[in-house]
Amino acid sequence: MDQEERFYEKMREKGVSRRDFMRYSAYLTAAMGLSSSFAPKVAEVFAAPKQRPPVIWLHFAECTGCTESAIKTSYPWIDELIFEVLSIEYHETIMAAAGHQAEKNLFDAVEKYEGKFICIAEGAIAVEHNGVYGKTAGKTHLEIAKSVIPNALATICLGTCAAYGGIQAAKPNPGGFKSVSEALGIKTLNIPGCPPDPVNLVGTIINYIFFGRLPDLDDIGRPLFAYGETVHDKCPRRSHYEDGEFVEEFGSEEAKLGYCLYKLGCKGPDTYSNCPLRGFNDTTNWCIGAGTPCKGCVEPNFWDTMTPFYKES
Ligand code: FSX
Ligand code: SF4
Repeated sequence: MDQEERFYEKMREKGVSRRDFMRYSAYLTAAMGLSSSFAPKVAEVFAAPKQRPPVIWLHFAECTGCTESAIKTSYPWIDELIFEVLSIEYHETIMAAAGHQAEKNLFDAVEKYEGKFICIAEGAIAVEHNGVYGKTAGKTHLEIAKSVIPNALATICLGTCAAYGGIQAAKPNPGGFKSVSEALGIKTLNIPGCPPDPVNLVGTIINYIFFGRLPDLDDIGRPLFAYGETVHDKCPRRSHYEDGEFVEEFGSEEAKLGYCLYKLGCKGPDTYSNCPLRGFNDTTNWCIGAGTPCKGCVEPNFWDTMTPFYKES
């Protein structure tokens, strides 16, 4: 049995048919802004990867919701993503090693893959008082970040905390928490969201494996394929009335009912994200679908600038 057949056999064991998997690949292809003719090739990246980029996955100050969100990606199951597509060399939440062994694994991996690994970072970094407000294994996050990240080929910030500081950096921010980019003075690729949609991480990684480069970014480091349009642009609740007549913009039942959440403080018009296209938890639902206004969690400083969340805009 070749590599591809083995992959599909494993997927079958998990109850995922080849057709289901192709459907997911087609979705991912569309989410990445590629024509549907690329879908079989995108599927091949999972089924028969030609290279497995080494990844070092760091956690700073955060709630771990970003990893929680990432491991809820069911197509492909995260173990497929981890073991078939990436070579995860270090990840504190899911690795078996602990204590000194874990620390050794981290620094061995940095040395072995110097200049070749992708660093995925979650959480903000405290810089006030030499970073004492955020520590792992007796080292400040600032020290860990400085010793790991400059050796990476590229750094992907997963979640708004790593990308822009998030809740840790909200006023008055006594710990001096900053984004990874600000704390180290480097450029990062940012996949914000509190938590982010895992499909945007998968799409970014597939883009890298597929084209050998990271996707095009907006001016605050976000992949344009995922963060190029506002939530409002594609919202199914979008509708308006003109001269007393209902004007249907997207044709959904919700829109027909006119249940736009703008007057409840929805920040969809100011928030750049593809949330309406797929939702979370494999299309189960998303904030606006569940009736809560968008609170702009992919935007820098949203805790300070988008609150109070439930006030009319
Ligand atoms: Fe922040 Fe992520 Fe929100 Fe939580 O790692 S973006 S608090 S979902 O966990 O960093
Ligand atoms: Fe726009 Fe929010 Fe209304 Fe949707 S619910 S149409 S995003 S204001």
